[in-house]
Amino acid sequence: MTNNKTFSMIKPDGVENRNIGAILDKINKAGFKIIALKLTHLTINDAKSFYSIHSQRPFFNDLISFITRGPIVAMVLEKDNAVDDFRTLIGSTNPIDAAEGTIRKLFAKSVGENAIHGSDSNENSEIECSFHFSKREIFNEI
Ligand code: ABT
Ligand code: MG
Repeated sequence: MTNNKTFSMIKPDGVENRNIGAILDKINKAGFKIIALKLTHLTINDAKSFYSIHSQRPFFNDLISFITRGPIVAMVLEKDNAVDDFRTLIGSTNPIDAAEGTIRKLFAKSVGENAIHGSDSNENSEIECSFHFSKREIFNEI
């Protein structure tokens, strides 16, 4: 399994607040190459499957409503050590705890609406990239 790719999405709050451009700028300037990109949306079933690990948590219904309420920007990013370096760039899940200069510190309002997603392992990165993109949509995959 390679460790040079990660999946990210700008969540509905990031799109609604017109932060797509500013967030992509941070990602590029941090050394990530965007090798796939599209505006799309999650259906309720997509969201339940994406966040199935949280299905028994009290915040699950709010999470599904939030993530499906508007478009997202899905992307595949390339860089050495992509998963870990991207999690560092986006900051802690709760923006209150996120380090200065991180994307969540700059653009997220709350733990429930935190602007951006980054894969948490190489295994999940592969699952999430192939869920959103065909091989021909990812630069140099075919
Ligand atoms: P994701 O990138 O969305 O997966 O966030 P992250 O990996 O940083 O954090 P996890 B634990 O995976 O959170 C998933 C979504 O659930 C929301 N959440 C999480 C809450 O609303 N309340 C909580 O107490 C916790 C732990 C945050 C994440 N989604 N959003 N937006
Ligand atoms: Mg997560």
